[in-house]
Amino acid sequence: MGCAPFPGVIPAYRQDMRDPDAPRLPSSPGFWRSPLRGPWLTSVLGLVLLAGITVLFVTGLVSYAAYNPGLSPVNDKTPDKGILGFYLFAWPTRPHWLYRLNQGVHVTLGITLTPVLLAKLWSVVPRLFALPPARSLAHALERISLVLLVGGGLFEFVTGVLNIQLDYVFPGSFYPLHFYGAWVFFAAFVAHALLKMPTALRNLRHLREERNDLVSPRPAEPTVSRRGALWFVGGGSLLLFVTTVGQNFDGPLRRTALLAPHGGGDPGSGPNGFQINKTAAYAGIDPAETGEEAWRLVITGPAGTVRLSRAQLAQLPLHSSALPIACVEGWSTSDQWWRGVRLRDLAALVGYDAGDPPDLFVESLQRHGAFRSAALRANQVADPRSLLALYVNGEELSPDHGHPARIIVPAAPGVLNTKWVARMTFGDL
Ligand SMILES: Nc1nc2c(c(=O)[nH]1)N[C@H]1C(S)=C(S)[C@@H](COP(=O)(O)O)O[C@H]1N2
Ligand SMILES: [Mo]
Repeated sequence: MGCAPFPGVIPAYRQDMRDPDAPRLPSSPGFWRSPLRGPWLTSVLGLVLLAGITVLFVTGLVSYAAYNPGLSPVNDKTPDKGILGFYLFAWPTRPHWLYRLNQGVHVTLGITLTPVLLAKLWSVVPRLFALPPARSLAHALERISLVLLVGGGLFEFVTGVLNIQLDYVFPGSFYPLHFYGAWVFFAAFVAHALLKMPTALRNLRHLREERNDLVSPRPAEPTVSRRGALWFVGGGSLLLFVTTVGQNFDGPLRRTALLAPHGGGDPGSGPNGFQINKTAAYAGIDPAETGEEAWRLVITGPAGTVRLSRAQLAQLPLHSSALPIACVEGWSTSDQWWRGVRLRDLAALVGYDAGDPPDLFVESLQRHGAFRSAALRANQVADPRSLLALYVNGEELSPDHGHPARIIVPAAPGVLNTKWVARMTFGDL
């Protein structure tokens, strides 16, 4: 029992068996017996979440903008973002690590904060059961906002983690769910923070804490100090952090990311030996369709349609750029050296000025699955580092990295870097 992290959970139950008068319903304050609960613990955890969740919200909105969801219905199946999309902007191409950093922070921080969120909920759980449900209109409104706050918070953390771990269990619908959920949650969060911030700051300044409804009227014997409990929560966060953060780096560090999903398995070594999301086999790419005889890239624009074999593509001016793959799931690679044809040069083949290309719609050979196609905005097509890559790190692209040809664009989310490209259509979307 000595190591029970949250006294009052198990010990209180045991004491209740000896104490026939012990309250049996969670709605009575005496039911909750941990001596750790109180304004101080709740305030510390609340202030950590205030900072952390604000960063999660901002990086989340930025991450959504990075999809260029305005290129609807291609990149984003959400029919109408309405007023919630007010902030959306054309995603830039520099610095080239922008999405990698933003998404790394979003996912790593979200995972790291999970123990803090759970501890915070634990610290206020008596309140969630308090009766009567509403003492006044103001109290009723506050409790309704708490439903949105607690429900919204759990919803965002659960959908985020499931999306990473279970490989898009919500086909095509994760983005709208997580996006709308974020707005509901954050609205309740802002209201809650404004309401509670003065109290939280006051609680932290006073050494002797005020008694409030969080303090148990019949506390059990403590088995750990309040500071000990904070260390326990912080230790949990630290453990999650060190087993997650490695997924943002190559080499031995990636192997420390025990909790991170491992995508297409071991990418092996050599020039193509970096993280793979979906393998060619998984995506159902038939090797018979990718050979030199069979594969033709179909490029369409106002001047008509051009068909090029891979050998013909390799005859066009080739350029190199060092760019990472950065996935929405939070993993990323360091910069890889890609070599291929500039997207804007391909636009020029079908009737555009290479200095002023339009948007681009890319389709892959893949017939099933979520990421068969993606749209890029004109500013991404115009960047001289944006390529239809044929080679990586001095070698032919491997089948798993998108052979015969794949898209690579600076600062773009991994999912826009379509592999096994079959068709490119230039024109404003
Ligand atoms: N055709 C196709 N292209 C795709 C995908 C896919 O499933 N099918 N996955 C995308 C995603 S989500 C990412 S993160 C990158 C991963 O590229 P890599 O496997 O070469 O690292 O490819 C993108 N291109
Ligand atoms: Mo991805």
